Amino acid sequence: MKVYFAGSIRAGRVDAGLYRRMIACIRRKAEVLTEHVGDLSLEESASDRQIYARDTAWLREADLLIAECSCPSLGVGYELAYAEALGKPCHIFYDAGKARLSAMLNGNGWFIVHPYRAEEEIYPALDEILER
Ligand code: 6K6
Repeated sequence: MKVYFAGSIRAGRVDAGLYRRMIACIRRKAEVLTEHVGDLSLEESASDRQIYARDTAWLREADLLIAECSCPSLGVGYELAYAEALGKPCHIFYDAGKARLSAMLNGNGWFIVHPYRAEEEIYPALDEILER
């Protein structure tokens, strides 16, 4: 199974360590197409046009999208809408103690939303998603 993991990049890297741990968990059961999202020292290495072309190709290739949305990101919101248009299953995680998810995501029945209060809740939920 191929997973597109989405998390904030230019909107802020405050949760980059969390993305890295989530990606490590997903990798035990699936291929992650976007491991760089969890790279703590991520640097710009391509033009924005190249990034867009590569990321949308990966979205078309992915079997499902998993997004961490506690740090709101335009890019992640775009990716979620793109994946929805392709009919790909989309799982959204966010820290309900720190963030309020946009109504445009929370109100969309296509998205499977996983609010959590402690990071430890994320990993069994990921295992369950990947074992389905
Ligand atoms: C490194 C530092 C700043 O920019 C970069 C390189 N940029 C990107 N590289 C790869 N994927 C990207 C990049 N910028 C955005 N994305 C995609 O959009 C990722 O798949 C993320 O899930 C999402 C983040 O969007 P923003 O709006 O937070 O950047």
